Parts: sequence; C-alpha cells; structure tokens
Amino acid sequence: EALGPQEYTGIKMAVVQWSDAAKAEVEGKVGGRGVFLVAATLRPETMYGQTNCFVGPALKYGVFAVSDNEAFVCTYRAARNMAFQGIFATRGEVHQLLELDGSKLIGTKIHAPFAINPEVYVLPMETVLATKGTGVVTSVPSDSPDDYATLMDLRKKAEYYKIDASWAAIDPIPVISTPTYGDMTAPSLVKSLKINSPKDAKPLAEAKEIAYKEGFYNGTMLVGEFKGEPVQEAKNKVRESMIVQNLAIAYAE
Ligand code: A2H
Repeated sequence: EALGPQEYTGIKMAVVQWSDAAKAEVEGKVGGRGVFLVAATLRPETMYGQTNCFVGPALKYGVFAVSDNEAFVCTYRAARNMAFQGIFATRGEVHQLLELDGSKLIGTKIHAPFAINPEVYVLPMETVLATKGTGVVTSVPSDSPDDYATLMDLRKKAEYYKIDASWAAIDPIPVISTPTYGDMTAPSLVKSLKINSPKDAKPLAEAKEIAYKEGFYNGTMLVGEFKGEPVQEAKNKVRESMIVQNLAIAYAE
C-alpha cells in the first residue's frame, strides 16, 4: 500500500441502458442528467481493453448530482471526497439523488471510453472493497489478474451469479506486450500460478504485483494513439487525453 495519496483516474462510463431493477428506482429521480458509473483505476493506459465493469453486489451506491447535466454513480465515501476535490458544482457538498444496491446495477449497459469494444455490462465482483476508490472497478482481463479470474468464474457459474451469459461474452483484448508474458499478461500469470478462482487471494496478490511491475517497466502499447510507445510514457498521455475529452476525472484519496 502506498503511504502518500493515491492518484486515480476516474473513468466516466455512461449509462446506456439501466438494468430493470435499477430503472425502477432511478425513474424520475435524476432529472435530465446523463448518468455515469465512475471507475477508479491506476492503469489508464489499459482502457482500450475494457470488457465489462464490476461493482460489489453487497455494497451500497448512490447517484450523486455533479451539475444540472451530469450525475455519478459511486460510493457515498467517494462522493464526499469528490465534493472536497471540487469535482461537483456544489463545492464541499454532496447532493445524493438516490441510493442503489450494487446488486441492482448488475446488467446495466454502459459505454466504456477508449475501449475497442465500447458497449459493456456491469457484473458482480465480491472482492470490491467499499473502502477504496469509488467502489466501481472497470475490468481489463488482459492485464489485471483479478479481473481475469473474476470474469472466468462468472462465465463458469453464470446461473449461480444470476447473470446473462451475453454480459460476460467479450474476450480479453491485447493492449500491452511484455517480453516475458506476451500480449496477455494476466491470463498468462493466472495460468502459471495455477489460480482457479477469484478467492485465491495469495497467488492473486502475487500475480497482481508481477503484472503491474512487468507492464509498467517493460510494457509496450499495442493499440491506440500511443501504439509502439513504452507504457511508462503512454500512461500519463492516455490519462491526460481522457481528462481533456471529459471522459475521465482526476480523483485522489
Ligand atoms: B486497476 P490500489 Cl489493468 N476494490 O484498474 C478492489 N479493487 C479496486 C477497487 C476497490 N474498491 N477500486 C479499484 N480497484 C482496482 C485496471 C487495472 C488495475 C489493471 C491492472 C491492475 C490494477 C483495471 N481493473 O490494479 O489498492 C483497480 O483495478 C492493481 C494495482 O489502490 C485499480 O486499478 O493499488 C486498483 O485496484 C487500485 O488498487
């Protein structure tokens, strides 16, 4: 864990079509606002490879007014931090339009900015922490062992998780190449460390550490505006490009 403040990129994932459960609750409560799930990431350069988004099914979320035109879905804790970081028009104040159970967000169709497959779905991830980031995690299974292990588990047990198989259908997309693991760093590590489930916490932590270091120090971009550049250089350029286009926000905690 870093001791100083963590500088996240908050990816703005626009709601395209609410799940039936969320729609019933949201109806009439957001005015004319466009609503975005905001996913906190430390790997903005991987956003080309988003295949879905995760929320904690047992966590509570809110829909918070950003302005007269926009609203964000995240935890109350994150909204309070955002208010103090000047992200909302109501500086220092949180304006919650409604509360939503994470489970009700499952199956919502959203737009993933910069993604090669931009139309993705919200899926459950039981290991999402309420105490970190926004409580929304965008999924990049090519480069995140946690995302890959969870996506594979959801595919195996779609019925148990009460998800439609089509929501988990997008395969990992090559985004970054590393000398040791090729263009599928996370799947390669999950296989070599014999990780079978998202609950294999210890080997997953090891895989996460290796994938992060390997990607950052030895990775090369395979796609996007900075194709061919080292990840070390592309990381901040992708972040800035998303922020300038109003597709992401800077968020710290
Ligand atoms: B990362 P750190 Cl491709 N609960 O984004 C659990 N995990 C969370 C979270 C929460 N509340 N909020 C954010 N995260 C995830 C991309 C990614 C990430 C890749 C590879 C590694 C990776 C796509 N998912 O993280 O504890 C988010 O996933 C490994 C470092 O603050 C976020 O970045 O260091 C990362 O964990 C933040 O973790």
